Amino acid sequence: LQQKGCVIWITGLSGSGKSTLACALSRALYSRSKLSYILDGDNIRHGLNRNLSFKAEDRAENIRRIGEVAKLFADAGIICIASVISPYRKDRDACRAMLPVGDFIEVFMDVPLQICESRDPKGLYKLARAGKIKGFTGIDDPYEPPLNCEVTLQYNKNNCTSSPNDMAETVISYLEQKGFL
Ligand code: GGZ
Repeated sequence: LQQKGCVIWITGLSGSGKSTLACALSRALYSRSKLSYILDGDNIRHGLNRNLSFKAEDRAENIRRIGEVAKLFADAGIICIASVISPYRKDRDACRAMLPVGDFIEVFMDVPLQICESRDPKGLYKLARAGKIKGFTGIDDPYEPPLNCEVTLQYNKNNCTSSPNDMAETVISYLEQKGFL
């Protein structure tokens, strides 16, 4: 296997398009014969992390475990794509610190709350606004945007969002530039 592993850490609000980007990216890598694996917060919370809630200390533990697993994949030479809200900067930075410098690539889905809320794919924002889900990120729980991430994918008011494939290509270009591809 001629492949250097790394972790692509996609952070952003619920409904910002993290999972969609993760899938598009994984497909784009596959078409270049690169092996990747997606760790999706929502899925991992049904298995490995099913004992964790959404309070800050459990979110921190969720992120820590996902960071540790992502590191194992990267060590194995796989491009690991983590798509998790990961709302706290210190939790993301702790995952960054687990990896060699340059191997943690933080991608910020910079999509306004209003847009995420209007998408509301699972109706969770509606439930949060109605007080039926407490501590929902962006509504009554914090989200700390990255200060120095490797890639920012910005929602563009005029053109709507770029397509998932275009966003994936932006990340691919970064990986090429840094010698991962
Ligand atoms: C945020 C919540 C919550 C609360 C349930 N806050 O968009 P989704 O629905 O499909 O994915 C979200 C997922 C968040 O899991 P993460 O592991 O990514 O979160 S974190 O990194 O903060 O630990 C969302 C759903 O679970 N969900 N309750 N209170 N998102």
